[in-house]
Amino acid sequence: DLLMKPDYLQSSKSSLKASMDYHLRCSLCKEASSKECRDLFLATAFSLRDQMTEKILETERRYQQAKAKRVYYLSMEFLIGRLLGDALHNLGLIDVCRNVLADAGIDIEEVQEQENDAGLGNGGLGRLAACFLDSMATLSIAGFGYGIHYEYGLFKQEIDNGYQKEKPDNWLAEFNPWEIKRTDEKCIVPIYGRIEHFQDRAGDYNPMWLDWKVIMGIPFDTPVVGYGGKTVNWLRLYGAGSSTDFDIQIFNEGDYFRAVEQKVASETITKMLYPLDTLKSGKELRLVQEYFLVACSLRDIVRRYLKDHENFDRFPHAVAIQMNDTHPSLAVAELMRLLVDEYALPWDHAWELTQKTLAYTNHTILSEALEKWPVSLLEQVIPRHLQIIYEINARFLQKVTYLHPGNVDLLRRMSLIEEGENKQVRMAHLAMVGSHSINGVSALHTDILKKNNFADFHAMWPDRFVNITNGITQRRWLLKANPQLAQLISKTIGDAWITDLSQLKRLEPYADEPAFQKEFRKIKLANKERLGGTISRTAWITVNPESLFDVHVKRIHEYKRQLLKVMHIIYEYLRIIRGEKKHTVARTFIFAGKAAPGYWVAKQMIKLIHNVGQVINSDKRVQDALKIVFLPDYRVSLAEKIIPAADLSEQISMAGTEASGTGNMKFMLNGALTAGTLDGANVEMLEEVGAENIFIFGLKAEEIAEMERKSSYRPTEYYHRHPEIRLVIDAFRDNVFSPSEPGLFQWIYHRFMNEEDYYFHLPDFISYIRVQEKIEKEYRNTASWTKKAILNIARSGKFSSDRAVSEYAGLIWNTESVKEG
Ligand code: 26R
Repeated sequence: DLLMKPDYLQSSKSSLKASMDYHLRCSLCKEASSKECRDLFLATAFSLRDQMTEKILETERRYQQAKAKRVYYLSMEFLIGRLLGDALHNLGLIDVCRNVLADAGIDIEEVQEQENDAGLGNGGLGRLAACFLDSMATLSIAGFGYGIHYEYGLFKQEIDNGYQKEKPDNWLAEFNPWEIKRTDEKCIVPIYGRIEHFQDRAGDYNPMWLDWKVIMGIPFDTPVVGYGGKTVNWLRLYGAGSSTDFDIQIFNEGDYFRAVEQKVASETITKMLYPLDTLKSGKELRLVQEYFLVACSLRDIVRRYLKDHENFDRFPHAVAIQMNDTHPSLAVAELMRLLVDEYALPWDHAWELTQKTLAYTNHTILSEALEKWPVSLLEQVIPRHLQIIYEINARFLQKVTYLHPGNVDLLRRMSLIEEGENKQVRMAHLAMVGSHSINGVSALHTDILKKNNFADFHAMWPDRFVNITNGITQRRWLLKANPQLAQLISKTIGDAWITDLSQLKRLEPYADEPAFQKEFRKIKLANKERLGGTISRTAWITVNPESLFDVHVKRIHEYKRQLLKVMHIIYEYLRIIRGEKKHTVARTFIFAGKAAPGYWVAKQMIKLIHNVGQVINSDKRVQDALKIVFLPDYRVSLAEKIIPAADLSEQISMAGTEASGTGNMKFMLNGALTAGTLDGANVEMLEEVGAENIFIFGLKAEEIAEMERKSSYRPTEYYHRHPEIRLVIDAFRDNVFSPSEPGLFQWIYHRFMNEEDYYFHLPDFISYIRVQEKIEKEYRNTASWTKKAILNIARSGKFSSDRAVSEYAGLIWNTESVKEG
């Protein structure tokens, strides 16, 4: 056994066993001999939680002593998935626990399967937040997550006749052993009401927020263990509720109805996560959620700060707040309100503190995903904040006017308020104006922000813009998800990679070595066999583990171009049945991903993938050369099974649309090769791995932008010019994949014929099928393919979230590790 055992943990088998027995009897009221996996899961979790809570207190003492600067990561989403495996690895107890369970004849995997995923996120943005928590704890940075305790996470996806059906994700139904409800630290959040102005002694008119209602914010804390178990931070999720204490107060004032109304309303606020993912809707409840998060966290942050400070002078030295996209950008207004209204600071001082404390990360360039809230809605929900936003805007526009007198157009563009029939607040502008740092999530993305979306702001404050390329935690995505590969790597170069991913470089000399290659391939095959089992159980399709596993898994969205992948499959199929293609590498195409419930095109894509699969999988002429699989309910725990089994990773978004991508990095780390456009972090993956080891195709972001500027792209020209394109598009017209439902997919044909291809599928199609031919050829050369796969692993070091978080710490938070001793 080569994985590091932290020395403070003398946790032996017998002590873990004793602790589990104790919890079986005393926490669960079960016999210690219980062999129920559910009981064993809970007993294990409770045993680990004991260690973690102890360590939280120890960590806190260390932070106190060092007067450590605190980092607060505000996010509407934390896509954590399961915690048991993570906790076992990070506490160094994985082998001990496996043995304890094995003695009872229980497979640890089966126990892990008992845990519901914490699916409190949509996709990339939420998972990034989870990876960052792991890295902050591992790096011993005093960093904490603040989010929402949704009763229902992202919907569960079921497939019915090829169509997505959404089911509620009641993830808390069977008790969550990790979280600690802290009723004693609840807070009161005012909402709704109106503003009146009252004259003070000096004769000035001061605004007063009156007749507000209240929501109670109840914190639930989940420990976040760093690798080695030395540092344990926490994630605080707020649930909305009504407090009996507070009710009694209102009851005593005789306002019975208000008290009851209050109760009903508050409980719906944190009911569920919105499955938005770039489809705007302007829902009041979502705004209330965003405000609720900001209000609860800032109260808690300020309360903690004031425990050991007399005034706010040192606030930006003691506290850094990172806003994960604009979703928590009301923090700008709420922090100002707290400082000015509740703590009576002068505006200018409060503004300086606010700007120095807050920082904003942008995660998307798609303009339809940039948040805007109607002024009328803000006025109703948080009238005082709207006033403050207007005041911020007035002062800001004054500055712009001073710098660019007479440039009305610039004022209009930069204003926090979008004028028009229905005035809206531009949340990205609010976030940028109120922050000292604005960052994109890959080099290309940050560049595009500077040049396009936020060019005016960049011209005004060039130094505020920084790039921090995303990363992923190798603890979750290699050590835990791919234990056999992790072990092979540790056996070969030692285990320092677990906390320093750049160490993987040392695998390069082994990329060519037949013995290492053989072991790598053995592990890949085992992972593919395991995934084959999952596929046959959940999609009822038998796959050949020897075939090339070609994987496209992520949220379903037009910009991610699942359609381009499907068009490639159709092209291959049609050539096979026309006898134009004989010797081919057998491929299994694996899709997974959820569509936003209101996103028709995305839901059609799921149906299309199923229908294409049905036709091709049952066509004898194909002779299993092609197999199409759609795995339902893509989520973190499923990704952990899919990614280690992939040979080829599809990262084929239209260049200039995917801010970074993080799945791309997970595949690379697990030895899949990438077929990708020059988009997001793919650009940097190419830089790291070298052009021979990645399959890049398609137009560049700049070329697409140019074609868009000139409106020069005509899909029908491509249709008429290229027989390959015609072959595929005509199949949609001719109902090849909906023989029993003619017309079903003709909308796709018509889209192209109507010159509507907003995500440039056709200009990239030919280069995509060419690169896929190249992939097929190269896959046949097993030794050379394996070498490339190993080089991908060896050169993936940059993409650790440890690196990303260290950069945030240095460039934005101005903080460092608080190590022991
Ligand atoms: C405003 C609301 C409708 C909304 C829009 C978009 C809600 C949620 C989103 C999700 C976006 C912001 C998201 O997840 N972005 C992804 O962030 C990842 C982490 O930085 C990137 O890797 C990925 O490219 C990007 O799409």
